[in-house]
Amino acid sequence: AESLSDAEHRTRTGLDPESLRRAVRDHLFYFQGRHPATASVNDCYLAVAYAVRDRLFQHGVQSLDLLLHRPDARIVAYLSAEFLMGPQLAANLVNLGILDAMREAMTAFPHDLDRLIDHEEEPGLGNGGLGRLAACYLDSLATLEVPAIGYGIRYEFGIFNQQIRDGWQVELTDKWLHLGYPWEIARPERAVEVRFGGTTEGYTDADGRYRVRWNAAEIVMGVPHDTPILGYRVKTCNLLRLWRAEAVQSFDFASFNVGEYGRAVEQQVSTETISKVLYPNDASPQGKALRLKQQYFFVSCAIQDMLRSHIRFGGTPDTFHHRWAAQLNDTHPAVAVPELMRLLLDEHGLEWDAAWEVTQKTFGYTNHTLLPEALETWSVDLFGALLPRHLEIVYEINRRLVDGVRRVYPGDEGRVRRMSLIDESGRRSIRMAHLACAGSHAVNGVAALHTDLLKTQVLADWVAMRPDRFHNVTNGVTPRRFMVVSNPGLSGLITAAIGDGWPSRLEALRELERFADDPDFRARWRDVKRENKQRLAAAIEQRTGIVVYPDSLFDVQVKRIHEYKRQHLNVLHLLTLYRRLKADPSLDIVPRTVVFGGKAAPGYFIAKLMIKLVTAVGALVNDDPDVRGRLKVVFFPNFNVKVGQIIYPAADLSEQISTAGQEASGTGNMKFALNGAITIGTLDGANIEIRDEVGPENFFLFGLTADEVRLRKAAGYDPRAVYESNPVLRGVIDLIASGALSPDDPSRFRPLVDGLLWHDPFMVLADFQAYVDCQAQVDALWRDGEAWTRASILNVARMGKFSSDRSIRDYCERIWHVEPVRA
Ligand code: 9GP
Repeated sequence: AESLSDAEHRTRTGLDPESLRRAVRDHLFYFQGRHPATASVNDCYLAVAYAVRDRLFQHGVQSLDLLLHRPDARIVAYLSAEFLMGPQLAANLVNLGILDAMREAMTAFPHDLDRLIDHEEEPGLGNGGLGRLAACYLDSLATLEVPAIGYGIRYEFGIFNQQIRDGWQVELTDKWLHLGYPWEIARPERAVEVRFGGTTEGYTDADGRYRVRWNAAEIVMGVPHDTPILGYRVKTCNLLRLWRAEAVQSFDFASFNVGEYGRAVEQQVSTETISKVLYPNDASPQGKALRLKQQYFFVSCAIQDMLRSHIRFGGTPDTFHHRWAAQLNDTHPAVAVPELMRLLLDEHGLEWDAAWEVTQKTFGYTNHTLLPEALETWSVDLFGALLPRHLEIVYEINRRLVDGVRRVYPGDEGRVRRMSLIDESGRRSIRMAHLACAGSHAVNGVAALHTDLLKTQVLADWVAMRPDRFHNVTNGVTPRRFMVVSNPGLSGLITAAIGDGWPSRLEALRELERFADDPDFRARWRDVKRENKQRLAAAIEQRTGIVVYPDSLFDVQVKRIHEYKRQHLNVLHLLTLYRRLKADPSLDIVPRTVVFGGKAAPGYFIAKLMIKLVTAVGALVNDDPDVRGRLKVVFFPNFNVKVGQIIYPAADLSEQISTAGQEASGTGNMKFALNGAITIGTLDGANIEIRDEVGPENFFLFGLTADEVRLRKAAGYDPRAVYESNPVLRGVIDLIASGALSPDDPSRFRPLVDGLLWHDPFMVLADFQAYVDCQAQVDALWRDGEAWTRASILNVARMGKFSSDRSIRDYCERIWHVEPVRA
């Protein structure tokens, strides 16, 4: 066949500016009934998005076709209650390779492409790191040409929008669908039924075998909505399939006819509540019936969908695991284990042992947290009322598990109690992490330290029984979104230096090392950072009214607000600097802009008080004439993926200061370092591996280690004694306690202060002095601009390990045993 030139090829597939212009115009005119000359920003945005989506699905249909002809290929099903996808337009244009072509195409319309990118709202279907990780993994799976589907819930309302009023967080409903979401396609013809409640009964089937039937009390429809996920510069297009709950019968005419209008829609309202709203708790589940319903709802939809497709492609139930590798993203989807068992046993007639083998070979489980309050349990009563058949299956799994433990450890009843799927202490409840371990062939943590702690502390008994099932897969992030899309300046500079292969081969960044001592390159590196800081400064002024100076050191902590993440430690340092300036206004200090961002769970009082504390410090410091602009404190509202894309590229210093042993991995730490920020951090989560990679001389380390934290607590940690013995610490704590930061309510911050003085479970006071000293080292390096730039370049050059492509390769090789399928 004759080969097409690049230009010809692009014209035929409609990716050149002229074809794109025509496609956008046609969508505007024929699909939306708008004249290009008078189209609004949203009209134009939708038209561009549809034109892009057409091109994604063009690949998508081909990818699906490919799978049809490869019934032997294994597909990854990533089961996750959260997918925090972020804005789609720019990322899709980058992956398609048509960002510039579309920019050119849009010159013919009243709104340019950047205006449209800026206009796009993101679907906030996740709380934080866990949901964003799922989104990065989908990008990498497609880029590595691994067939995959992300299964989750299409929440009508995502994570709340955060406003700051009078310094406090206020939560507003996130109506992300209100202007239309152009990236998805609803597939009502692929709907499945999900059942709840009722009773079970035994019966004998035609072959004389004992079977169980579930007579459910309620039936709900799950309707899939598909979003195409295109890999970077490849033809593979996977799917994110999110399920929306719909009533089987949405309108009850019997009630309507007798005049009961409210009753006529009641059933619909109650059913559709299932996919109504995302629970806004990060790492602290609430044992609410609706949440269990959500979990079972999407998991049942997913497993039924997978079984249906397996059988349609000619498979049989006993070979399900040949086709599917399913990953449980935390315990939220762990009810998939008894659900697959139920379908194989009750609907497809497999015997227990065969069904159990298929189930274990299908699932892998990733643990994302050690926080005891975050390890999910469900009360047996609630579980049994909603899922009576599944409770029976869980009991049978447990009976066999406990028998096994007794065989290996005769007489060790303590171990039996610890490992049981049922926690019998107090109100009986099901330990979902144990269920996930029992039903999986592989269990992994998300950073080396986290996996170690998981193996030695939380799941030690499981490791003793099945050591070869435990793995570590260190998290990663996608460099396409977090570098190419969000930091075009830096990306362009890197590409000019080392070529354009790095976004899909991130280890190639290593070649930047040889530019670290090039004064010219350093100057350009600084120019890029400065431009990014100007952009952030403008956004800060627009969102908060606070004026900040791009020449100051941008010191940034953005992540969920949580005591273990220690935003208050950062505040203590701020107040230390402030008090120094007050004592000597002529002091020569490094000017800093300290930026905070992140949401607090609405019911987490102390976290919300921490936000108020940050804004109160801002009010005290920002306009103080003694400070003269050398210290600025900003709380950037409504931190989400879109805001992150402005913030990460502009940061000089990345705050990763959790108490050692608490942050499973962190992924913000990676996004900052990939954008040239230097980390100040503890030996926690992936910080440890980041430091190993970038070199200890390019990382500001402080604080107790996880072991030291444990020992210190065991020895009887007394925060009060630390306070008494450190006059600087005493000064700042007393300042907060004095009411100077809250004249309208002098005791406002008392709960925070008392928590630190009398309990301090996260060792804030114990790490205070080390943190302040370490910040002095930050200042010293900052004063040497050349040395700082060098360290910044070396950080980026050595971060290749933290591409989510590497993480996904690890999962593919060690856990899923899947291969790419190439067009
Ligand atoms: O808290 C962890 C965070 O450290 C990690 O980076 C992220 C992705 O693995 O998961 C978070 N865990 C949760 O949100 C709930 O387990």
